[in-house]
Amino acid sequence: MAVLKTSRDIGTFVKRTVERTPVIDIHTHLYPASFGKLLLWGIDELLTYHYLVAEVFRWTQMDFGRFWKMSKKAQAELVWRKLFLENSPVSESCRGPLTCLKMLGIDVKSRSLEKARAYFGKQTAAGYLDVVFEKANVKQVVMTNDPFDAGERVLWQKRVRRDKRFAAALRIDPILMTWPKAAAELRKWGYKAKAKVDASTVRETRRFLTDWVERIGPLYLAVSLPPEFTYPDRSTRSRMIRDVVLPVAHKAGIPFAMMIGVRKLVNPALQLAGDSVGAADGAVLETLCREFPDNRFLVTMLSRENQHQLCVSARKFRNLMPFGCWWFLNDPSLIEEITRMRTELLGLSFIPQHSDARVLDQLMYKWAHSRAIFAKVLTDKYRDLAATGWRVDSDDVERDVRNLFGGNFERFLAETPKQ
Ligand code: RAT
Ligand code: ZN
Repeated sequence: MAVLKTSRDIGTFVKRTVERTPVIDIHTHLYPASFGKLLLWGIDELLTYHYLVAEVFRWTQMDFGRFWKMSKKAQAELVWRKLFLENSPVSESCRGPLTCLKMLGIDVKSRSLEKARAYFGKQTAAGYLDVVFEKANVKQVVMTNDPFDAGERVLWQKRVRRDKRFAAALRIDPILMTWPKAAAELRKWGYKAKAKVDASTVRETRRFLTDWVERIGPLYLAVSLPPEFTYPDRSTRSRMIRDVVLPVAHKAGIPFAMMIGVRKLVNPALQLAGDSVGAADGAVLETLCREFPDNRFLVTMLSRENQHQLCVSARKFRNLMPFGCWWFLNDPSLIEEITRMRTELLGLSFIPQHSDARVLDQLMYKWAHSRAIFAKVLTDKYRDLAATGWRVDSDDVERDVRNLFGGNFERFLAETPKQ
């Protein structure tokens, strides 16, 4: 242990610790290599990430339908030309692939897409996965596992072997977002669920979720919800949360993760890139935390307006864990603002970030960019402490960063009551 005496010592040590501490990424859309096509990686996937697709249409009048008919390679070339060659790639989504290339040792000075493609042409999924985990300094990622996705269902049913670095999360959007349709699916799979929810439908839907919990061993149940989300009301969603989701989560001893604030498909022509944001009623979380003290809630909210209230609610309810700077908030200025706010209101008792990576390579840039901001914010906080005369020890800094980068998540999981 060393005492960090000067402001400079603090800056250097915090930066080094933040860079060296491995992280658990609690929400991604990544899969192990054994999941085959579901694992996306490489420069063409990076360039056609939906965050970039949304941006390319700012610079082209191309018909949306024509874009979607193009090959992935051609789409990537259009993105490269419009967003990287004809304009400077300063947006966070554009900066990302450049950071990835730099971390892989690929020189971007030539601005040649072919050079980058040549590097990826030589990799295998399994080998490249190790490279990315090492460079991103990520020790574990949590997947998004959707039993309603036909491609994924078969893999779980075939019991495909899973790389230990990939933990499961059971995603249940159709049950809470599009019920009568989900009920029809459940019936197809042998669960007697009716469009109109009654006691036997509750039982059968619990059975469905419990079967999947047993099959995949998720760390939590998860859903993404619109800004209008409210609880309680007379909707099927409220009934399902109260009678199915929370009891199943409690029985399994796992949290329920809610990602709130998405306005789906405001521009359907953009497909996956067509979702937007809206401020939600944050008070709903306090109702849920109070009425279900035996459940634990991992929560991220999409609108900037909701961030302060979320911190205040977490001060009131220890069964509420704020996490991540999600999607449109995963930008340096907003990460900094949100992380400062969380630190000031919650100390170090939150989960500062998740990557939401859909393409393996993104682990590198998303964590590198966020780490740089966390180092800055934490350095300021420790310097403020030192200014009071408090002794800032290197061991304390290491402990704190370990908590932020995984310890808080593991503790929250471990403390979730099991019925
Ligand atoms: O950030 C994203 O990529 C979004 O499209 C969504 O995946 C969102 O994160 C979600 O999990 O629903
Ligand atoms: Zn996501």
